[in-house]
Amino acid sequence: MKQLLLVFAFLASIFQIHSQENLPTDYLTKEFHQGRREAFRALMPANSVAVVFSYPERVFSRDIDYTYHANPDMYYLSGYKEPDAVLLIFKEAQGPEKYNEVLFVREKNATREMWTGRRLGIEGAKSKLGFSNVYNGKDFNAFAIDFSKFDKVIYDRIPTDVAENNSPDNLYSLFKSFKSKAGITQADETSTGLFDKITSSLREIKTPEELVLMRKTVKLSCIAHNEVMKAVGPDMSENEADGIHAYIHKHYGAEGEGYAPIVGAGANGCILHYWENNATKIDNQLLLMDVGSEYHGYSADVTRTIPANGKFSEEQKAIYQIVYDAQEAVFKICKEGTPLVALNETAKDVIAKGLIKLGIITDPKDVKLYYPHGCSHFLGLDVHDKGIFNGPQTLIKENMILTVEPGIYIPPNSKCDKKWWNIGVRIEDDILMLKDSYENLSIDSPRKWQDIEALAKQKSTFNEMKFPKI
Ligand SMILES: [Mn+2]
Repeated sequence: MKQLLLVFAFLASIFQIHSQENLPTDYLTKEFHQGRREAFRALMPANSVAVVFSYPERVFSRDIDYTYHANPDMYYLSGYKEPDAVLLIFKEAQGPEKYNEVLFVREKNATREMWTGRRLGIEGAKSKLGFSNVYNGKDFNAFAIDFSKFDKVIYDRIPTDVAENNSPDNLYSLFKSFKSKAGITQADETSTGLFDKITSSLREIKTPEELVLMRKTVKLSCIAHNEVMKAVGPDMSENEADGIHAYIHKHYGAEGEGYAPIVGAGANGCILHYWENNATKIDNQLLLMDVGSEYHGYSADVTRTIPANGKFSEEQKAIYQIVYDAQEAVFKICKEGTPLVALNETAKDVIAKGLIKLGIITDPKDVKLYYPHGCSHFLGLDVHDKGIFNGPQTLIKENMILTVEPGIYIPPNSKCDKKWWNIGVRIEDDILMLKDSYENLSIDSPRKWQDIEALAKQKSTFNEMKFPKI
């Protein structure tokens, strides 16, 4: 085996590993990433440098890592999606060569690439990502940079739990070199705060290129929700419903999901971040599905709540209608200039009135017992995306994408009539804010209970699938 590997390594080094074919053609362009670096640079203070690291790899099982997920800031600013990288952005041009950015990447290595996949390397980062100054990570330590001459060194929080590894191109070594070069003994909150502020102010406003990907990731997530609405029945397991989403995401080219899917029946739907998805039967309960794909880095975040048997009971319908009405009330104020906090205040108000009317609560303050979360968050590269929130004066701006996701959750043993127990409802849509109105990007998946019941009557191609019994 070892000999065979050596032969392969030898052959690979002679012939070079083939560049990959049949790749998607709708990735963000190098001009997009260049433009984001320019925008970042414009917000940097005079005589400063920003240092951006890739995310660490994480252990899944012994010598097996989780599927690698790039640091969204690194991806946004460079397009580089591999581990063990560091990006320097300078406010002013440096040295006689007048460079204002440097990228350190993983070195090309035929043997390693045979085991763990293709690497862009220096040439790839130049041709595909548009950088002029690219070096291998192992050269970062020797790279001549005097951090002390800058008025400000801007960097993100450095994780403290990255495994020690003395290979010079490993992330641990990159962190170590940076800390020693910059004389950092403990994290400087003003630096990390500034990094957060700049990246948040950029990422909260989506560019046209990002909007193309956002529309796609939300649209295909809606198709997945609709397919489950057609396919679901009381005998289906939560896990299988989850699997239909995953299949459809991948069918449309999504890399996976933007967060751990929440697929919970009945009482499980009342657990806000339920992730086990392991009930073997949904039964005649409501199924709450908070599932969104990640497409080329961009996450959707869509929740639909459906009756497994195709028909809402009177109690389920009453709760569902309150959540729907809360969402509609919030939509009405979705536009530039609305205070962000008004979204949740509006949702809370409608839900409190609705719950009082049904006799579930008597004091409006108790609304938090059944609606314990907020109504909205930014959405983009992170499902809970970066954006600036400075309290009540923070206003919505054009081309922000915010979720609108009111919910009511009545777990068993709640202090109300037990006919309401085990009802958990959330409806979540992804809203593009416009100057005078909004666009619901997740409009393709029905929200009205009547429309959900109508769609549930249709057959799904998943109903026809037959697998051997085991
Ligand atoms: Mn959400």
